[in-house]
Amino acid sequence: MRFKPFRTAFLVVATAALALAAGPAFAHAKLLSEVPAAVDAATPAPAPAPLTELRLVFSEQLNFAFSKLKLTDAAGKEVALGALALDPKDDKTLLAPLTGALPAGDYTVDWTAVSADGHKTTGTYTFKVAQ
Ligand SMILES: [Cu+2]
Repeated sequence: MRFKPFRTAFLVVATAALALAAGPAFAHAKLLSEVPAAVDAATPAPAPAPLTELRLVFSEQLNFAFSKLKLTDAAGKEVALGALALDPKDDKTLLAPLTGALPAGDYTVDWTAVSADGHKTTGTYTFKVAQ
C-alpha cells in the first residue's frame, strides 16, 4: 500500500478538531476559594480584618462583563455591594467591595461566572460574620 500524504493530513486535522471540540468542557469556571470563607469550606482562606470586600477565586479566566455576585442576609434581604471588579493582578478573581460593615450573622453569596470560553457556571455559599 502506498503512503497517501493527503489522507494522513486529513486524519491528523480531524483528530485535532475532535480534541478541540471536547476541550472546552474542562474550561468551565469553578469556584476554588472565597473570602470570607464559606462555612463548609474545606480549606478556608484567612479572612482579612476588617472585612472590606468579597473575594472569589475561580479556576479559569473570567469574562467579567457577564459575571455577577449577589449578597443576601439571613432574612433574605439583598445587601448592597460596590462595583464588581476583576482583580487587576489576577483575571480569575472577582472582587466585590462592601459598602459598610456587615452586622453579625449568616450571609449568602450567589455567583454567576462566565469563563473566557463563554460557558456559564453558577453557585451559592454561605459565610458567617461573627460579632
Ligand atoms: Cu467551558
